[in-house]
Amino acid sequence: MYFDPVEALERDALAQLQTDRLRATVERAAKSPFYAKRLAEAGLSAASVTSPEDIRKFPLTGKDDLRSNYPYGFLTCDRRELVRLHASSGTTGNPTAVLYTRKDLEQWAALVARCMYSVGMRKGDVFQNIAGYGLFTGGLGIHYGAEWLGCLTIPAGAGNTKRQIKLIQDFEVTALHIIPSYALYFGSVLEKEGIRPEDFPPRIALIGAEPHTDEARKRIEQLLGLRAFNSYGLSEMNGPGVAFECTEQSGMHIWEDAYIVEVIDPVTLEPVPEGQVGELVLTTLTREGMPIIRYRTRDLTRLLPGQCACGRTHRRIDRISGRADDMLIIKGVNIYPMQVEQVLMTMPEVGQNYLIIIEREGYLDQLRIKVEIQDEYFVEDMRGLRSLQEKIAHKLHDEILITPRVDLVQRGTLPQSEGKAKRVVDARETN
Ligand code: ADP
Ligand code: K
Repeated sequence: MYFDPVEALERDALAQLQTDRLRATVERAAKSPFYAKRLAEAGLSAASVTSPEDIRKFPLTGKDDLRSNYPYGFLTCDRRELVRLHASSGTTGNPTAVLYTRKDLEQWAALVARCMYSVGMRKGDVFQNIAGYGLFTGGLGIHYGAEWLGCLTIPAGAGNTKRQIKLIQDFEVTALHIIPSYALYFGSVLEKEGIRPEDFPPRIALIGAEPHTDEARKRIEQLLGLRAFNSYGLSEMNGPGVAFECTEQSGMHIWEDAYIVEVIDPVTLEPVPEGQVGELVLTTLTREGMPIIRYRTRDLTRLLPGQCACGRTHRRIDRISGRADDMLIIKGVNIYPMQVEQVLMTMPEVGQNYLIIIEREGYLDQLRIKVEIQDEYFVEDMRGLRSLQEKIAHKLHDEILITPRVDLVQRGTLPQSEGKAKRVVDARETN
């Protein structure tokens, strides 16, 4: 039923496992220059841990801590034990580098394989990894998970959609990993090439690495003729494989034998009640080279109450609604890019890409949304276009409470990224 029996471990036994592993993690972390100091200052040691809840005694770790202790400040072992480095895609300041020992890589591959198994992938599946290789963990991280499971694994990388389609058809690929924004674009290429979803071989797509709505997921499922499963992870916690949807598609199981999960109020730093949205905070439980205690992910989500019908006992988080730093404040109203996507992706007239632009007009910030329109709606009828524009602006207003300017553009004209999509452009500086 499960890839690893630990997935259905009873909660009591899971708590005991977490306690033991947290103790070992604290002991191990104390060997790194950063935590040696941190833990000593706070008067904390492995002995401070008697239950998983004791995690709250520990100080939080932020991205800035990783940056200012770059490159080796979190390392707990001799450098010669390291076999891999990844880095987050962050574009400002020092990147955050993550270092792995051989054992770290094995545990990570097993976690990713577990996720794949939970969505129905098996040995014998042919798997194409349509994600950038290199420092991004979605390349090698996913790759070794699929090999661990026993799949024929094609390291296709990102881009060159036509070649991707040829590989998929020639090798009868059954499962894919693809970033959601690229999957939407991929769907529009299939349409253009006249390949019907039911003739497109894959039956499973793993989609993640960036925020996306359930509406976008449904579109991807229709365009590609498969089931798409949400995949969550971040390089600081290995990469992909932290939390994953199972075949129930109702929230992502977060692997509690490998991570302690908390959701906190980003302002008071106190835990929020179950079911309430807050910032996800994670602690590694099995990492050797570079354990991290109470990492502030900046990602917003909530713990879902209740049990999953699949029988796994590990708790579920809701899809990530955005990053704390993603929030836009326009005319005093808080707006998340995913609210815009949610509206656009339910409209049949809207194509597979959009762009949010913040502009300054006088002293006021304005929102402009560029929307790609499906070919059949892109007609030379001014009145028709005008009324579509108004319809979109009106629907967006219902969701975000302000009326944005809406530009309709022809499909394929907005910038298409092969990696994580850039959904928001701040044009205030350049005006
Ligand atoms: P960077 O922080 O530079 O993007 P990573 O490649 O480590 O570096 O990306 C991790 C981040 O990607 C997460 O913190 C989260 O914001 C986002 N992310 C990853 N998976 C998902 C997902 N399934 N849904 C929403 N966001 C995701
Ligand atoms: K298909």
